Order: sequence, then C-alpha cells, then structure tokens
Amino acid sequence: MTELNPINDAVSYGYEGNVALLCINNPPVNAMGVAVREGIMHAVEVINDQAKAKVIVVYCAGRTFIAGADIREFAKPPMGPSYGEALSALEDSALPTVSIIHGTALGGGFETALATHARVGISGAKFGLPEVLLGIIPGAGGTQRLPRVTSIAYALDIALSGRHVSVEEGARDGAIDRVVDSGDPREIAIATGREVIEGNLNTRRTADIDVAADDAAIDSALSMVQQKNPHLINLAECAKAIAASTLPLSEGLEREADHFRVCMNSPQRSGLIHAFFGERAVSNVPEAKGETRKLDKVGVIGGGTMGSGIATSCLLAGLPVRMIEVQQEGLDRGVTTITKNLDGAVSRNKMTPEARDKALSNLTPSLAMQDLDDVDLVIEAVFEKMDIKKDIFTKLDTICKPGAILATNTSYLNVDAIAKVTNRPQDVLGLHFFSPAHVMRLLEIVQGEQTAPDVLATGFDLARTLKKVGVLAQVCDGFIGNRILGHYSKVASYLVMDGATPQQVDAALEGFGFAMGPHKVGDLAGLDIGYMTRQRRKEEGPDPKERYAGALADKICEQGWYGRKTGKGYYLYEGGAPVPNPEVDTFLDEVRAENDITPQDFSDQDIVDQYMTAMISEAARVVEDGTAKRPVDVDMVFLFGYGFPRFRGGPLHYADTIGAKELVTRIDTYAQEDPTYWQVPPLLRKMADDGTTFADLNS
Ligand code: T1G
Repeated sequence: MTELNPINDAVSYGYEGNVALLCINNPPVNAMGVAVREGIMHAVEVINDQAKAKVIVVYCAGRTFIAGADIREFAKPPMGPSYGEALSALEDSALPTVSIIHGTALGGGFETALATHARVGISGAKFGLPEVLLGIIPGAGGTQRLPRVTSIAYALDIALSGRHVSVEEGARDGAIDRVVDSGDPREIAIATGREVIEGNLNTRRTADIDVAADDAAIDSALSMVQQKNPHLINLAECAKAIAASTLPLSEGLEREADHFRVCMNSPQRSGLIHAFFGERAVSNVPEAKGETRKLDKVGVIGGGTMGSGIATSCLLAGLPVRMIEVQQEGLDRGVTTITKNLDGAVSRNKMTPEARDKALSNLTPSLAMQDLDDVDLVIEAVFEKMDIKKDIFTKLDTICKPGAILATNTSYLNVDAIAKVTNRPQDVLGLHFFSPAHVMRLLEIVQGEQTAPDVLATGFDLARTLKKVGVLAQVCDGFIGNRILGHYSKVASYLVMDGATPQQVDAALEGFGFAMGPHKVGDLAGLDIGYMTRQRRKEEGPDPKERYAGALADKICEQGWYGRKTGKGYYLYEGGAPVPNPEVDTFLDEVRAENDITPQDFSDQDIVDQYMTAMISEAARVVEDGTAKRPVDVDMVFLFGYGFPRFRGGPLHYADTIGAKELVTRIDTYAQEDPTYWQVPPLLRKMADDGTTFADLNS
C-alpha cells in the first residue's frame, strides 16, 4: 500500500498508479476544521502541479466522511481559508475530483462532495444538510450546488428538514452518482479513480449545471416554515438562499453567504448549538463512565401510563421486559397500552410490523412479583405514595438476585428514604422518566447517598440504550426539573390572580417559544396531579409567609374538572381547538375578592420576564446546591423534558442573554411586591458582582 504524504495533521495525499488519493483524517468525525480546509486546498494544488495523476479521489479515514464544519470554530474568530475557498479548489481543479462517502457526509461534508465532480456512496452511508438544526443554513455552497445536481424542490426538502438520507435514495434522486457495496473507503477510492480514468464513471463540474426555477416550490416552502416553525428565522433564510440557485454560481454563493450571516448573528444559532453540544455534555461526566452492570432483562412494576410507557421504551430498544401488576385488569390495561404504543410506532414507520411482533414477544406480563428474581434491573412505576413504594422495595429486597439494580420512577419522593428500607441501598437509584415515557427523551438519573458508582454508570448505559438523554440529579423534592417547575409554575398562578388571564399567560409563553402554555400543559397532564401535590404540601405544613398559588386551580378541581381527560379545565375540550372555559373567569373573580386583589394589566413581555426570571432563580439554586452538576444539565432537562424552546438553548443559556445584573435588578424589583417569593439566589448575586456567566460555570 502506497505511503501517503502528509500535508498537515489532518490531510495527506498519495498515488496509486495515476489515481491521486486525498485522505482526510481528523477524528472523531472528520469535522472540517481549519487544518482540513488548508490541507484540501494545498493537496489539490500539489497534485495538479505534480501532473502525475489523471483524477483526484477524496476519501476519509475513520468512521465517517466529513460530518460538517467544525462547529466548535463558530465561537472563535474566522481562521484560515474559508469553506468557499477550500471547496472552489476541488471544483475548479483541472483534474477531475471525486468523493467517496462512508458513514455520514453532513453539512460542509456533503457540500465538499457536491463541489467535487462526482459522488460515490458506500452502501449504508448517509448524507444531509442538517445546518438548520443548528440555527444556520448550509454556508459552503449546499444551497447552490444541491439544486444543480437534483432540483430546487429536492434541495428544499433536504435542507429544510435536516434529515439524514441514505445514499441509495440519493442515487435515485441524482444527489449521488453511484452506490457501491460496503468496503474499505481507500480501496474503493482507488477502484473508483480507475473507473473514471477508464470512462466508466462520468464526472462534471457542478457549477456548469443550470437550475430550473421553481417559484411554486419556494413559495410553498416559505409558507410551510411560517406555519410549522414561526419562531425560527433560519428556515426562511434557507429557502431564499435556495431560490438564488438559478443565478450563476458565483452570484448565488454571495447570496447564500448573506443569508448565512443573518443566521450566524442570530441568538437562535447559539441556542441551538448549545443544545447540540449540551446533549452530549450531560453524559460526558465521570459518573457516566466506568464499569457497568449487565442489563439483559428488565422488570417494570406498574402497568399504568408511566409503567407501560417505560416498558414500551425498553421493548423498542430490544430489552426483554417482565411487567408486574397486582390485578389482572391492571395487567391487561398495561399490555393494551404497550400494544397501542407499538402499533403507533408502526403507523409512524418507526418500526416494522415484524419488529413490533418481536418486541411484544419480549414482554412477559405477570401478577407475581416473585417472577422478578432473575432480572438485572427493576423499575418501579407505581402510585406516587411513599408507603406503597417502601412496601414494594422491601419485597424486592428479598426477591431480587444479588447485584440486581432497584430503581424508582418517583417524580418527587426521597430516593434515600426508599433505599433505606432495603439491605442494599448501594443498588438503589432514581430513574425518572417523563410522560409519555416511550417518546420523551429525558431521563433524570437520581444518585442516592449510597448509590454505587457502577449502578449510576449503568443508569447512563440504560439511557444510551433507550436513546434517552440521561441527566445526573441529586436527591431533593422534585430533583432538577420538577423542583424548578414547582417554583416557576407559582408565578403563572400569581400573574393570573393579579390580573392576567390563563389564556393570556399561555399565549405570551407560546409567543416566547413554548409549544404549550402552562395552563394548557396542566390540562393535558391532568390538574388532579397538581391538586394532590398541593394537598400533600398542605399536610407537610407550607411556608405561612408564602402566597398560596393554588386557589384558582383548587376551585376548578373541586368541580371534578381535571382538564382534557374530563373535557373541562382551564379550557373546554369539545372536539375542536381548546377554548377558554368561561366559568374560570367567575372563579377568578371569587379568588381575587377573597384575597382582596385589584387586578392590574400585564404586557406579554411582563409575563415572560416574570416567568423566566422565576425559572432562572430556582435553576440557579439547583446549580448552587449541587442538585444539578452544571447549568448545562439544567438546560438539557428543560429542552428534553419540559418543552423549553430549543432555539433558546435552555433557561440558563437564555439567562446569559439577559445577564446576572439585570436579573438581580428584576428580582429586587419584584421583591418589593412579594419579598417571600422573590429572593435573589446568592449564586446569581455573586455572578452579578463578578461578571461571571452560566456558560463560565459549564466549563
Ligand atoms: N463539529 C465539531 N464537533 C463535532 C461535530 C462537528 N460538526 N460533529 C460531531 N462532533 C463531536 C461531538 O461533539 C462529539 O464530541 C464527537 O464529535 C462524536 O459525536 C459550512 C456551517 C456525525 C451523526 O450538524 O450529527 O457544516 O462529545 O457523539 O452519535 O454549511 O455527531 O465526544 O467531545 O454525536 O456517532 C453540520 C453534527 C455542521 C453534524 C455522529 N453538521 N454531528 O454522531 O457521535 S454546520 C452537523 C452529528 C456546517 C457548513 C455548516 C453527529 C454525527 P464529544 P457524537 P455520533
């Protein structure tokens, strides 16, 4: 095998006969950093100058072709040659250039392939332009070159969805010129080069291809993005850039650069890139590393909404599940729900009917807890009552084999108190799923005082297996998410008691980017859950100085109205879109009269400011006392478990766009009205004093 000559640490070149190989090797995903761009430009120049070859074939070492621009460089000042310069070198090369795609050619990676004169995909490989998922648009010619080799309509589909496409599908639509059987990219590069020289594979400069205008496709794309994602600015910028592909390439590339700059300067870009790296950072903690215990068989106790959702999630991941219930009726209900969940996955083409049948064959329903004696992990998902959970863990302690992991799906309760009823507290942790558990990607992994390191690492292992975003949380009432929710949801009630309406609060927060406002979420989840939590808190003796936030909700629940499931809550659910429940206004007047409140006007911005400041305050306390390891952990909890708008990056990433000083000023102002509820967390005051940001606390 010919030795390759290094251009720099990331790029090398060599010759196999008169085939020139240009190899990129920049682990872990061959991101197109400055060294790769410099290396490509220099290699193309040298190979053309040396005139030893008849074709240049670009391929990558490692597990994938170029997976895009190096996203980490976005936060730094521009360095080295631009993407445009590097790719023009490939396109304008006198020698034909060809790309060999394996793994995933994404963003700048696929744009590199589009700049070469032919694209060969190795079976199983994928390509795509996922830049929109990062708040930007393709910025290295993708919006101009993809329409040239396919069409404007196709480019709109690929670039606006950000989806990963198989090379087989790409070959059908013209994006890929040939698909070959899987094999070593270098060997395939050599063979492909010979095919080009022998005239068996055509090459052509993408720039030379004209694009047929398609205004209809552009117009429908622009109205579609306005309807589906009214908050995101980059989707329309992307469609407009693609519309410019009918111009000569050089002009089109300038237009693309203009639209790209608009997105780069938008805070949405930093929010979405924070989300990209945050999703990876939460499992990049020592607790997620190290030895794990085997996870071949799982037991789930409880066939209710959570139990059957958790069982479905495990079955979807190929894990055999033993589901335990106390009565046949409950067991049957659980099996029915699981079957419905799996059927839903089939109807959404997420799995084949055969895979569904296989998953169902992996489910063993049982009324005997004794049947859990050989499972590796038990997840308890029964009623949120401490005595019931303690009783179950006492039994599990005698039934389960040594080394089995005992997990509770409690949303609030003290995991240590549950662990203490067993003789194996080191094998106990919290695994807090979110409803619907087979859909929601968040998994709070709750570390008890005595939870063993390998048990914790196994929790993260399970998250990976279930394709969940596992976030480490310490024990407290409600862990990370529900504790913060418990605090800021009060502000939504205070705003309504003081003058706003439930629908105004919901509309203001939906305008901020939440998919659903808090009152609609309450109606969806069931207002009875909040009612029971308030009753439990009343028994535990609430802070007498704090304003009671549940007055209106209690009145609604005392009518037996729990939201969607009863057809009535803050809204009426009579088939069409939910409409505000007029009787709530009557209750509101009563609550204000009973509390001697003169309603005041709130702007939507006032509502957002108070709501977000409350969320940020409690989030700061959660980081301060170590319940969450870092601000990014809180952010990911809210992105993957609480419908927080992804383009804002999470509550603490958003907090940095306001600044600690302004937040402290706000809280001090609000505290003049209510000093009990509004208190500045010491961490926030310190950050205001020394100018640190939550981003600083992540590093
Ligand atoms: N830049 C920098 N680092 C990256 C990266 C990238 N593009 N992609 C991945 N990484 C890191 C990641 O953070 C992780 O690091 C490690 O690589 C493994 O990734 C001009 C401007 C390729 C499908 O959006 O979708 O091109 O956590 O854990 O699950 O138009 O990574 O180990 O320290 O995700 O096997 C467009 C992003 C960029 C693709 C592999 N490209 N990457 O998934 O591994 S914008 C993308 C992915 C662009 C141009 C524009 C996935 C993957 P660490 P991983 P994986």
